[in-house]
Formats: sequence, structure tokens, C-alpha cells
Amino acid sequence: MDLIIKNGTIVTEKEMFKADIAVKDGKIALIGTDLSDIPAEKVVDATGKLVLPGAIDAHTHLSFPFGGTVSSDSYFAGTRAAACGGTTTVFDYTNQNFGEKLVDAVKRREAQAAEEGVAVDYGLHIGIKDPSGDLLDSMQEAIEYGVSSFKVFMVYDFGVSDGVFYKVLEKAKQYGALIAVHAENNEMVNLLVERYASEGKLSPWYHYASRPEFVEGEADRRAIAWAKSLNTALYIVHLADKEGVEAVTQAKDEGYEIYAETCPQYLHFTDEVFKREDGRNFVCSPPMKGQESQDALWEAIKRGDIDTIATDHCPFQQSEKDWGKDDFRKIPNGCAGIENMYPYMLSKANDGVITFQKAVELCSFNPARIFGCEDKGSLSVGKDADIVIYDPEKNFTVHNSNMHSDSDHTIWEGLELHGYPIQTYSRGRLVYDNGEFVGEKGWGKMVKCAARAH
Ligand code: DUC
Ligand code: ZN
Ligand code: ZN
Repeated sequence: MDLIIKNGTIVTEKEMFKADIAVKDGKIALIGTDLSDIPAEKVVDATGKLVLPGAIDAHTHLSFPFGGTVSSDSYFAGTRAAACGGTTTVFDYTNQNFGEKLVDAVKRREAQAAEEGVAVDYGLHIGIKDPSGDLLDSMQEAIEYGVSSFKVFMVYDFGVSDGVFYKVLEKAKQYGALIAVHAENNEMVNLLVERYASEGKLSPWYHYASRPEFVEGEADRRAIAWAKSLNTALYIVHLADKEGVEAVTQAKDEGYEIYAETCPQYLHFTDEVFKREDGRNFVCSPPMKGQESQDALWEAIKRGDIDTIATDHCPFQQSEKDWGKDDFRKIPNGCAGIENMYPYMLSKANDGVITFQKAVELCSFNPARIFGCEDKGSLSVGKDADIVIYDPEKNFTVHNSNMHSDSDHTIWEGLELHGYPIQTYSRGRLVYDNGEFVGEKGWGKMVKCAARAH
């Protein structure tokens, strides 16, 4: 064997048990109660530690052109930070250019990722901007290439109309794709932004005020209605409001295949952050909502109505956030979080808010299952050896100085976590060791995902 991790407590989405785990050629080769007789090049003693599958962050924006600039983490910086937070796969967004075949949007980003050098494995989702001609049918070629998830934005100048959204869902059903949606009501956002601006209300609070609960809730309901009417699957990204949670719960109860993702920023912060002196740093879309929405998200997690946790990692440098110090419309939307997701959710498990199995289900097992990523998402024989060793006794305070992103600030500054990852392995290779990135630029490979049954 190449590696044996001994005496740890293995956590899966279902159970926790003491066992050793052996790795050969980047794969999990054996799991057993005592593998000490098996020769191995390297043996790691994990007594008192948890051994977890690496997290899959199903929503990132690395080197993402947005808000008049480009997000500040390259594929390398972002995945280096991911590794140091126990995330071993990221699903990043490539947005289609106008006139571009969907598969070409994948190949373009794949080339960029290879040039920048990726530190852990990555997959891609494709943001659809241009449905003209037969471009939507190029979905099939993208799926054959290994990318089977697509996203529509109901907001932004490149967002799609309801009619286009509906056509995209029809094509997805035909070809076995999964559609993700950024749900906010564009007309309402534009109306409220203009109204507040004309009244001179331009502080970061008005970013939230122009995208409040009902603006997201209405769009969640509308998106779900289109998916239901076609009886096709839908994945709602970064769900942040109570009404949306209720719509998801109702659709699931009715038997529809509706998935919901939320992000740590919505579980931890409320709209109060936009009143802070550094409120602009928290500006992302959708914005954090009120306490009722946060409570509804946690309840939904406990009920099983939230399927995944992801980050929407999209950092911008302080100088760029400062563009909108006195005018929220100029603040590039997005925050850093790629290194914080798994430690945050695991700390909640350590504090007894959820179980460790639930954290694994939300952060690793479900994203792999939902996006057809067959080699990842659990510690079982034959899967990639993407493994995190977690010390439940290690306390950690987040400071930008101990993060590994290129971002020059973090909204998580000062966060105290109970328990922290101490090692991360990507396909059996150590990439993070006690505070240090020890991986390599270019190690990460593109993960191809299977299409859905159709
Ligand atoms: N929201 C953000 O805050 N940033 C990137 C894209 C998005 O939808
Ligand atoms: Zn979004
Ligand atoms: Zn996003």
C-alpha cells in the first residue's frame, strides 16, 4: 500500500466507526478494523482523530470576470485554499460567451485552469447566456465531454427570461442534464435599486434592501413552478430565504426532484452585517437575509430539505470592494469562503448542532451524488482517496493571515472554530499539513460527471 491511516474514526454520511484505511494508486484500497499487518510506504496514526471524505464545494467562481473586474483567486490560489480547508474537489462555473457552443465554454476554462495550475480536482458547471440558434442543443456535446450541469441566472444583464429558462429545462430533460438556478426577481431588483439610488440611499444596506426576502422568494417559487410543470429536476443555488425554503420543502413533499444548496454565509450572518462599517465586504447576491430566514435554513438542514452546502466563493480585493464604499451599486458581488466551508460545518457538528454524518452528507456525499461524480463523495473502497484528518480538539481562529487564498481580507475574520482539519489528501497525496499547503500546482485534474437517467 502507499498509505495507511490507522486508528481513526471514519465518518461516512451514515455512520461513524473505528477503522484503518489503506490507499493504493490514489484510490481507497481497503477499510478494516486492523490493517497493521499490511506493509505500507507511509503509516499515519489518527488516534483520537476523525477521518472524513474530502469536501466537494459545488459552487465556486475562480478567475471569474464579474462586476467590472475578475475575482481575485486564480484556479491555483482558490484550490490551494480549498485544500487547506479540507475541500478536495471544487465545481467551478464557466459562463458561455455569446455565440459560443456550450462544450467550447468548457474547453476554454479547462485550458485556463491548466494554465493557472489547479491544486485539487475540479469539475465545471456551464452558465448559459445565449440560447440562440441551436446552441442549447450543444448541451449534448458538453454532456458527452463530461459536463452535465448547467446554470441559468434569473438576474444580471446576462440573465435569461422565463421563456428561455423553460426551454433550457426542456433540453435538460431531453439530454439528462441538471439545471441549477440563481433565483432572484430581476425586475424587482432593478426597480428597487433605481428607487433607492434616486433617493440618495446608497450605503451597503441598500444592496440588501433592493434584494430582500420576497425578491428571492418569488423567484424561487417561479423557478420551482417551471421545473414542476415539466416534471424535471432543478437545483437551486445559494438558497438564502425562508419563503424559498418553504417552496423547496413543499416541492420535495410533493415528490418533485428539487435540490437546494445553501452557503455558510447565510447560516452564520444576517442582514445586520450590511449596517457594519465594513458592510461592503459582505455584499454578495443573494444577500444575507433576516434571522427568520437563517433559522429556516438551519431547520431545513435538520429536516433534510437542504441537500448541499457550497460557498459561492467569489472574492474581490479590498480596493475593489471599496469602489462601492459610498455607492452599493459599484461593489463587486461576492466573498471568500472556499477554505471555511468544511471547518465551519464540522465545527457546528462538533458543537452538536448537526451530526458529523450530516456534515459529510451535505459537504461531500450529496454533491457527488447529485452531480454524477462517481469517484468522489465517500470513504469507500474504489473511490478516490480524497481524505481529511480532523482534530476535534484543535481550536482555530480564522484570520486572513492564516488563510491560503489570494484575497486580502475575509468576512470570516475572527471566527472561532472548535476542531479543525489537520491533513488533507487528494487522491492519496498529502496536500495540506497542519497549517501548510504542501500540494503542487497542476496536481488537480478535471473531473468528468455522468449525465442523469432520461
Ligand atoms: N453572486 C455573487 O455574489 N457573486 C458571484 C455571482 C453571484 O451570483
Ligand atoms: Zn449566483
Ligand atoms: Zn455563484
